[in-house]
Amino acid sequence: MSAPKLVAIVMGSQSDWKTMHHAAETLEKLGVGYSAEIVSAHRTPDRLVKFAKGAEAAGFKVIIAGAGGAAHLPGMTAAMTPLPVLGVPVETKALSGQDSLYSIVQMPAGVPVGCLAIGEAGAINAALLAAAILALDDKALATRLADWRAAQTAAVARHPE
Ligand code: RP5
Repeated sequence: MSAPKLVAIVMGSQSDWKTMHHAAETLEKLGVGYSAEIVSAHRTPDRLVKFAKGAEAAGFKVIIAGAGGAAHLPGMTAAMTPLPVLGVPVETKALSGQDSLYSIVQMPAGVPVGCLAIGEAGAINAALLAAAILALDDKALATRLADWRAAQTAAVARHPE
């Protein structure tokens, strides 16, 4: 039986997948079910509204939203769902993702988005944070997450080669 899809990964474009697949792979390693979908705030606004308004009823518990440039996807999603939204600024060519970061992090008070780092690190950490949120109510996942962290610690060499 496959794990229930508790995390929705959405991204503004196919081009974001090379960053956002790191979130998906991290969730897979932790045994967390997810769905991945392209939802553009600008090119598919109706799809965005349908997704964000229906996310809770669809059974998702956490949303990871990645976007680059004028990265409105995480904020607009957060405006239309009570679920926690974790935003990943995608590193684009024009401004190295700084525009994405500022777009996502600078939300007005009242509509929070948890903003992660630019690029791959942000995508991985969004998945880890989503897992940590889910682990509050899931002891088996909490154990898998603790094991993951212990393995990471064990993999750090004491001396450089
Ligand atoms: C944003 O514009 C997307 O999230 C993507 O990061 C960026 C560029 O999109 P493409 O032109 O590559 O489709 O909406």
